[in-house]
Amino acid sequence: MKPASSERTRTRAICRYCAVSCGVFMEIENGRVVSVIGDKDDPAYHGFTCKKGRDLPNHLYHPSRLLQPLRRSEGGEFEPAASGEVISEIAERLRAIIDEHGPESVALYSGTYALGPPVSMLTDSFMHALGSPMSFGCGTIDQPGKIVTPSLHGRWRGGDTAFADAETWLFIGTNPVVSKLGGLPTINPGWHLTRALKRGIKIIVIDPRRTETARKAALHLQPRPGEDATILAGMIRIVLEEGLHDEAFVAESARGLETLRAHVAPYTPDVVEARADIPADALLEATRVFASSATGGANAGTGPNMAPRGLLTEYLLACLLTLCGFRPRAGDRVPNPGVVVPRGPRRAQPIAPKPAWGYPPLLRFHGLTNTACGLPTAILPHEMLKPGKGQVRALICMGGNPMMAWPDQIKTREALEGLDLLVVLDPKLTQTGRLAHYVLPPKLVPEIPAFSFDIEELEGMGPGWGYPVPYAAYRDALIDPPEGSDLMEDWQFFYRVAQELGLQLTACAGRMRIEGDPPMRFFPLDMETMPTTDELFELLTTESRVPLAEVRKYEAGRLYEVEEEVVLPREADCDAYFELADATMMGQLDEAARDVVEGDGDFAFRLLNRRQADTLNSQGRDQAKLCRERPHNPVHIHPEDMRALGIEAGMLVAITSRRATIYAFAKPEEELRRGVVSMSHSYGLDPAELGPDAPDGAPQPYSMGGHTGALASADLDYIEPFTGIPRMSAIPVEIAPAPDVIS
Ligand SMILES: Nc1nc2c(c(=O)[nH]1)N[C@H]1C(S)=C(S)[C@@H](COP(=O)(O)OP(=O)(O)OC[C@H]3O[C@@H](n4cnc5c(=O)[nH]c(N)nc54)[C@H](O)[C@@H]3O)O[C@H]1N2
Ligand SMILES: Nc1nc2c(c(=O)[nH]1)N[C@H]1C(S)=C(S)[C@@H](COP(=O)(O)OP(=O)(O)OC[C@H]3O[C@@H](n4cnc5c(=O)[nH]c(N)nc54)[C@H](O)[C@@H]3O)O[C@H]1N2
Ligand code: SF4
Ligand SMILES: [Mo]
Repeated sequence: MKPASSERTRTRAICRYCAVSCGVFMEIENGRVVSVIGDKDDPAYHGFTCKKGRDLPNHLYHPSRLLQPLRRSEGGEFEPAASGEVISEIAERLRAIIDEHGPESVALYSGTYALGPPVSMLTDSFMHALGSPMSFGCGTIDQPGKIVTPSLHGRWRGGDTAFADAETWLFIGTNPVVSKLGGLPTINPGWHLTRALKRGIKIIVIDPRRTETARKAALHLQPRPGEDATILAGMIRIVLEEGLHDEAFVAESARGLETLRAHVAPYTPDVVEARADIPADALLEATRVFASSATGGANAGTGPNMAPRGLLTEYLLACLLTLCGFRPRAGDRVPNPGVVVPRGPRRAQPIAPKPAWGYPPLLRFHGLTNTACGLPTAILPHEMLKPGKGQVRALICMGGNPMMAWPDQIKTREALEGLDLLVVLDPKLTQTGRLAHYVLPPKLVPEIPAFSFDIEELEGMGPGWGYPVPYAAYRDALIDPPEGSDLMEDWQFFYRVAQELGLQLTACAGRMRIEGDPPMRFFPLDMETMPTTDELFELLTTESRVPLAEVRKYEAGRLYEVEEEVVLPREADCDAYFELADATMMGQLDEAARDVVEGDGDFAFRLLNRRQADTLNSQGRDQAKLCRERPHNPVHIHPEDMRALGIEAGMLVAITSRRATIYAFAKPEEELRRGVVSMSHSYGLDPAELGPDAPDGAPQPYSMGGHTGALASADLDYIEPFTGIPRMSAIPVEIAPAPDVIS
């Protein structure tokens, strides 16, 4: 790193405020980042930045950023402590807990910031070395159906249809224009959408709200939420009845067609109309436009995944793509053969299904187990609260904020408060951190190197993920952490605690490999001398096409001339197939056919989740420029519903679910379906701040905006039988004016 200069210098850099990892310029003065600017010449991001990235200086130098670890004193107050001491104390307390209660009493929660390397290379090994299988992540409170589906249906070794090549695209309950996730390339989605629209792509959106993405669509269906599986079953029925499927492709690559046909039989257009409240004609038109296109793709997002039957929705969507033959074929170009992520050749053949759940450990609730998507995080508070063998007594929370992210905030708080040890790794003292025994703040990019490996690797997650071009970026640390700080990198916490406990760690390279890729590799670490971050990145890229040393030379992003690839033909001995009629899913289809539309009794409205452009989950609420609406998290309601309920714009309303009540200011939104309300998530105050005597479900002060997760409950509402995600969207609620609630 160059010595700090008082002159303002502009340098290429990578923004890691969120996982999109834009290639940007950073301006640095006196060793501090003073601005973040788009880099028009970046060949993947094309100058894109967002308000969050541009506000990076306020994140790095915010007065609330923690610059040294905190320890809870005996009196209950936080006191600053040296990192070395904190590491030793945590190791000692972990050892005592394990000695008394066994290793499975220690759990890990990997939040949003735990998903990328280098920390993700060590977390599994750390838990394994401790002997605990209790490793949870945010995937099971996000879109578990998406990750589990390839295990039930199989996946395509030829990759996904590229958005740039598609004639049509179906977005179900995802708004990638804002969330930058789902179908559209994550990398500057607006740029890709504009180009696709110019060449005439037909976008279909299924969302009860007219979203920013829906505004660009050729067709927009605004159904009753929670009925996506019904709609997809109806679409499949139409495809099969009208012979719109790709018969040759299905015959060669899939099995179970006739069984699927029988199980979707009840879902006639009229039944779908009655259930999902979309006109039968609109369903027919959308299905015909979609299925008669030559190439296409589809994505479901958090909306349906968090609503009831999210897994079935994802499964039926995968079946629809297979039926339409929307899978890259032999001879099709491979948009990105892999730059730093080693990839095997793409082939026009399926990878067979494998068990999706039933992996150890068996939890003590609902027969839930480990799954292709990990352990069900919504059940972790239950495992903390229930005494007896298997009770979780210690939690390491890495880069997440359970109090604002886990469903059922009341239960989450009770569970976290009851722990013998809660360690939180976070740059801020969050609502979760306030309940912790130790908080360890990390160094942040660009105080540490940034690398694009995880973005490229995420290609395996489905269409839109990964880089649509052979791009890679690496940038060294550009500045020192703030003077006088005592910070470490997140991964170093796991390394140093393991060192104290005498555990051997093994770095894992390639967590997202699929059959046909070079297999995952494991590298035992030297536990005497701590490796550098770059040494870990070297391990990650031992088999990459372009060596890390080459990528490092270019100081941020660049396209690489890797040999062009096309999808190879099916191997002669391939006997894998896509499964169109998984028995569990067919059982759920039959059950769903008997569902009745929920009555309009006590909980007449359905609460939908939505992302806000300027904040990222619970992050950014303390950054004044990002919280335009601050202090509110308004509840969007259709004006006709407001009139019927006697609610005026800006009036405070109470939103009550079976679990709790939150408050929000009403904001009229014509473009919502009637009978639904829509709010952003992870807002709100820690209920602990209401004081120790506040009863469960006591109203939250509205001044910080209500937290919709407080309304969810794995005990009182639907929970997906295998992934364990409870209802977190389409939550039944009552809406009532509450102008007299004072806060
Ligand atoms: N700016 C910003 N970007 C983000 C995030 C953020 O907080 N801020 N979060 C990131 C994260 S962690 C994730 S997982 C992604 C999520 O990305 P997305 O899944 O695209 O999330 P949303 O924008 O909330 O879009 C969900 C949509 O589902 C609709 N919906 C709700 N319930 C239903 C239903 O039952 N059926 C149907 N068909 N639709 C429904 C909602 O109206 C909403 O428009 O975004 C990521 N990107
Ligand atoms: N009601 C409701 N609940 C939801 C959702 C919803 O739509 N509605 N969405 C769900 C989804 S999709 C997700 S992914 C989860 C998110 O769940 P979480 O990941 O648990 O929640 P975040 O708010 O993203 O928390 C990220 C934390 O990481 C911290 N952080 C930032 N940078 C770093 C870093 O470099 N190192 C470390 N150690 N920490 C860092 C931030 O300060 C923040 O506290 O929430 C889920 N919960
Ligand atoms: S989308 Fe915004 S916050 Fe995320 S990396 Fe890009 S500029 Fe940074
Ligand atoms: Mo997420």
